[in-house]
Amino acid sequence: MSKGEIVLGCLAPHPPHLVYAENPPQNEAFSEGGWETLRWGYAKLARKLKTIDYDAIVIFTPHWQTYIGTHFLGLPEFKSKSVDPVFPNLFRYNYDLKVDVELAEAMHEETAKSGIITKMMRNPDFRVDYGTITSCHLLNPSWDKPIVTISSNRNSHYYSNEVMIEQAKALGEACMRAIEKSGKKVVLVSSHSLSHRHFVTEAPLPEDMSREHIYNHSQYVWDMKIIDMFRNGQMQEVVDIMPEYTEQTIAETEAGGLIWMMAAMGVPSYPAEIYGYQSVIGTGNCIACWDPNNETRELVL
Ligand code: 2X7
Ligand code: FE2
Repeated sequence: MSKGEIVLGCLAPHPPHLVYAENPPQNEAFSEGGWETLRWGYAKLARKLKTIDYDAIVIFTPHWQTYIGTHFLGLPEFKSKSVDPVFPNLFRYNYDLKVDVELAEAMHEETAKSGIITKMMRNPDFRVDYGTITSCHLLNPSWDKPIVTISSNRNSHYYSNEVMIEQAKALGEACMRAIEKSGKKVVLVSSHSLSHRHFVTEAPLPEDMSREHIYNHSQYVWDMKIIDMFRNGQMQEVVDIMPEYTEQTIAETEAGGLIWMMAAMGVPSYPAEIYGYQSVIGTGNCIACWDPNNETRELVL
């Protein structure tokens, strides 16, 4: 069996607004559109994914929060309705997804070996979080690949951003070892916004784009700084400033997704592909990907 590999790493923000704006048949709410810069960026990245040969999507989500250890989805199918607890008006999505349980178990085993507390989720009634569903839907609307979801252990809250980084690095390296041993080709997804201060009241029409803008200028400046580093292949520097960035912008990086993905990919020093940046209720959202293949990596935006 040949060595498994990570064929792409995607930063894929998950505001449920983006699924709402698309009006897919799985979602009950109806919209008049909105947030096109992000949705069109996603559509372009989804087209790239269709050109890549891969076996599974492995996604790390901040909205499956576990306080004791890191958990992995561990049944072949999960089917239910996912309702966003904050935006039930926008997101009531009927899902039916397949899991690569073999890969999840392999990652769980390597994670345990590296000293991290970890558990498989085997409850058939478990409801998959909207972060997983939104990012996966927008990256692969046909849902024709199995996924593995990894929970976010709340290290930033329980300890500190620094402890979160150490744990997320160890988790990423363990997942990489498991992927290599599996012989599979895998797409990693880190599902989150960047800066995360947001408005606390919603416009009467949520998709009214005349009301949408970044919450404040300083978080915009921080986001642009980080995205510039993505473009320039400075991912070690991004890892180094992560505690300060996360604190200053209350970024959703606090869950560890980006560090997990970068550690699994060996902290890339090549440029990221940027597919778009836009605010959603004031948060900063960037779609980006890291393509390890020099021949297919592009300058997108
Ligand atoms: O989970 C989210 C998010 N990260 C950003 C914006 C809006 C809603 O939900
Ligand atoms: Fe979120």
